[in-house]
Amino acid sequence: MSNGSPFFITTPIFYVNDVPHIGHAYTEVAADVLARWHRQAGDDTWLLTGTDEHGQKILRTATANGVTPREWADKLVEEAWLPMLKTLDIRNDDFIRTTDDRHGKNVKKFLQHLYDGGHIYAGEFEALYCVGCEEFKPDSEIVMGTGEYEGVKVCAIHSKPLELLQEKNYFFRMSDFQDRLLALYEERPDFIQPASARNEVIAFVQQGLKDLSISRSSFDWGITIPWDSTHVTYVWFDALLNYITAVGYGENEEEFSRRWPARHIVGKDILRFHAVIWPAMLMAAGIEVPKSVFAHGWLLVGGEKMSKSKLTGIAPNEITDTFGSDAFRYYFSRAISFGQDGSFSWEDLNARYHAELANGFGNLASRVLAMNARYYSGSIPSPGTITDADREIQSIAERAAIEANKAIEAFQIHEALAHVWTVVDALNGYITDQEPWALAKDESARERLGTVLYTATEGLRVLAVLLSPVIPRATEKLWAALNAESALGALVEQNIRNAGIWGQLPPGNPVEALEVLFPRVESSS
Ligand code: ME8
Repeated sequence: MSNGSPFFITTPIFYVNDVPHIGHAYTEVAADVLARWHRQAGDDTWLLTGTDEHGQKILRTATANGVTPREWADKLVEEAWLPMLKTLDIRNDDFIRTTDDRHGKNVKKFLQHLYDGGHIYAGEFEALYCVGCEEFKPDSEIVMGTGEYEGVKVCAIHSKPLELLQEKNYFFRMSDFQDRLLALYEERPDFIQPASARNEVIAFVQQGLKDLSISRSSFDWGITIPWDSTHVTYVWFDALLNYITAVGYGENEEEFSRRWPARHIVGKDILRFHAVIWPAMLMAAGIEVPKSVFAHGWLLVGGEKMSKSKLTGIAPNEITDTFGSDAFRYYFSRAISFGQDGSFSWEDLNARYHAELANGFGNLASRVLAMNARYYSGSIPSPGTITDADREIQSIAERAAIEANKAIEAFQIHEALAHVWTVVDALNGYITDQEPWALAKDESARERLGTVLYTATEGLRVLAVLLSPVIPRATEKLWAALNAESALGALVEQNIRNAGIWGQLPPGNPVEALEVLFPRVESSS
């Protein structure tokens, strides 16, 4: 559809050992908001997500459940991971599974290419492995256990004992790329965002890079190493390649050059894989490195990183069943500075839902449309003479659209919403000040009433467009009530970068009453 500039955005591919929680949903929503915005700006957008299905963690879970890993993965994808995308209204363009044929065969091509280029060698190895992380742990992430694991070396993230592995492995000569990686971070300061994440990675690489073990021979749930069928590919090496196998690497050159390189959105827990190992792999293969890697923070529940293994996991539908998917999308986009950790609490969600969505935005939209119905028989009046107060609304809307777009381009989703909300607040203040209900009682103020209602209704048009990437359901309802489609086209076709250009809704356009967009939620406590 689009011939705008390419915008290929990815989420991590998630492990299917368990069902999703709101941490996974958070990443999906952030990537989807960014993708929807860029799509609506006419950029050649592609949102990729998917599942990571190989490795010991999934093998063990499947075995414990008495099924094959493939059966387990199929079940979890169908019953949990795809439904999560639906629950959250994620408009992904593709969903890759690492068990897909398109992935496996091109992972082998990539490996063979590196092997032929002398980047891989066989060696002996002995190190401590965390199955939770699917990683040989560096000393800095090994701690002594407490409680039931007293005296045992455990993973600093999972607090579970590490396993000593002694195997013949194939190694990727990652240490060869240390200088090129440091030069990359230096030359492209935006390659890793935010700045705190960049600094952490630079410090890590400056300490010196070791070669990376990229195969395992003690189990067979993985992609076979093409030159040695007794080994399977290390699950992270396999998983990272999804970002290129999904867009045609190895088989569709045209698609690949159209999409690649990507912007990766990841949680900070997996930053190093994306900002160190992944670009080194690509450099070795002679492929362009990603455009950027953005590491967002953790959702904390009760001060701890939310996770299923620590039993703090909350399922996305626990929130959407009560508040709806728009509220989920809005809350996590607005309440957490993208790139920082953020605490989730039901109280905060409930408070923002009522103050911002129900009262701030929903109520504004319903009131303005009701006044069009009451005072102008459901057709938008023509504006008359424009005063400073009206001009102020126009300029706030114009500025909000420009600033929100800038914020989105810098991955600052929360700031974009704060800019959009200046329009919500300004319109609420405007209506209080202008008192259209009082103007309606005075026949001589008829022209002024028309100007006020036109201004407020056109303000809703701006809001519908700017908010559609975040709250697609509510804004579609608003668009329908504004009858804007017949005059301006479908909501998702509105160029979001032009949203602030004033005066797009034609006077005389029929409008309808609007159902309550965000009904009050009775607190159960
Ligand atoms: O790491 N807060 O998969 P995974 C915020 N398969 N985000 C969270 C979170 C929290 N408390 N918990 C999880 C893997 N996430 C690999 C990725 S990519 C080539 C392979 C999100 O299922 C966040 O995006 O453990 C984090 O990076 C990801 O889930 C980890 O998902």
